[in-house]
Amino acid sequence: MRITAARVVVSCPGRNFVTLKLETDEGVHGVGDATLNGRELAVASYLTDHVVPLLIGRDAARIEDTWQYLYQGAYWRRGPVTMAAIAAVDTALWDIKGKVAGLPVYQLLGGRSRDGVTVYGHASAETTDQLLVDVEGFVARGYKAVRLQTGIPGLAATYGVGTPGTTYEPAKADLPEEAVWSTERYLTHVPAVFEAVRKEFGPHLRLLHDVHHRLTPIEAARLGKSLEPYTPYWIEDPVRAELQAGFRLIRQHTTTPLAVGEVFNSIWDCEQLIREQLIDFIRATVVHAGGISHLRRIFDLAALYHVRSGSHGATDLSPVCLAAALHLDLAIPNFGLQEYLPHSAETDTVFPHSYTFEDGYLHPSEEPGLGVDLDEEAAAAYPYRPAYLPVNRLEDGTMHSW
Ligand code: CS2
Ligand code: MG
Repeated sequence: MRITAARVVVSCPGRNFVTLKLETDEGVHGVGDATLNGRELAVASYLTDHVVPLLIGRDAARIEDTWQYLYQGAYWRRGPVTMAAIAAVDTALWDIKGKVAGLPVYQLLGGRSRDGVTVYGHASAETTDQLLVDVEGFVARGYKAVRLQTGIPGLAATYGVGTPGTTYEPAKADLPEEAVWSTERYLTHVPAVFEAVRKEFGPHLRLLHDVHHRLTPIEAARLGKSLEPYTPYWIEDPVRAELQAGFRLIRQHTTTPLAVGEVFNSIWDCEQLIREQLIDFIRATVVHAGGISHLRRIFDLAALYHVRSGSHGATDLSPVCLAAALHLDLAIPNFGLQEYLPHSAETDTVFPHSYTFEDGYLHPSEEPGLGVDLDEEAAAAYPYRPAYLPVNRLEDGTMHSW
């Protein structure tokens, strides 16, 4: 079976998505997500200008060989743009293989290891009182795990705090918005938020928190220690992870579990973190970590070192990525938790899908392949719009992570 056509579709049904569609001479097609939030057109060009010409005429059954061809053959390895492009091809080829076999992709990955994929949602609000109301809503919908983010008293806006009842979307303006950050105010506030939520909802609800890379290792150690009485399921991205050895310091001070990896794009970004058991959850996901094939490799390494998966699942990961992640989540032995933020109605129209949410679990469909598609006609009604993630400055004006 040969690849006969490859199209890159950039659309903005509420937010931007880049999708690759591969067609074959046997009439079977596959889709892959290639969205890189705020840098979408770089991946679209990488695919259209440099990858599509290599795909035409290739055997669609050779997933691993195509992955190696694109990874090794480019000479310039890794990086978010390259790995998102490779991920899109890989995902589309798995979709095709499933359709040809007449099986959902999770069956090709070894079959199910669990009944459903446990997900967490984002509870967020400006104040702790409003947050309690939002958490209550998640509990009522059956969620077993909830991420807690609130505004910080004294700061005008905080990254990652969504508005309850709306679709989560941090990338907004034509130019990046700027916010002000204070580590001192933050470290004082977060333990009080956790205390309030634990008091209200008891010991069994899994509580998570995203630090968005804003602390130094010793500050992160203090945060982890101060949250221990409220037993968080994890704190995420406590520090920037370019320096993997930095996590040793956090580990020496706290038993609060650590989750990292939404910005990682290859196994080499987390190899030391995993091998030295410096983290508990690896948050890499399909689109940003080289597709189903490479993410499986990362999860298999993690399984050897007691590290579980916790894949990123914000709204900038399209329904194609989410569907692919669910097949992997269902199959691997060391699944931990999957992030899930429902997409907007427009996004759902452009990407018809058959995964379902019930009582805190997501279920990939039993349809052959990934069970998700791209409606090209619907996508054409939503042209690309520039959007950027915001930036952060300290109170004295210094640039700071997110
Ligand atoms: C976040 C995301 O979901 C998360 O954990 O960190 O909001 C992330 O910032 C965006 O997906 C960036 O594109
Ligand atoms: Mg995050």
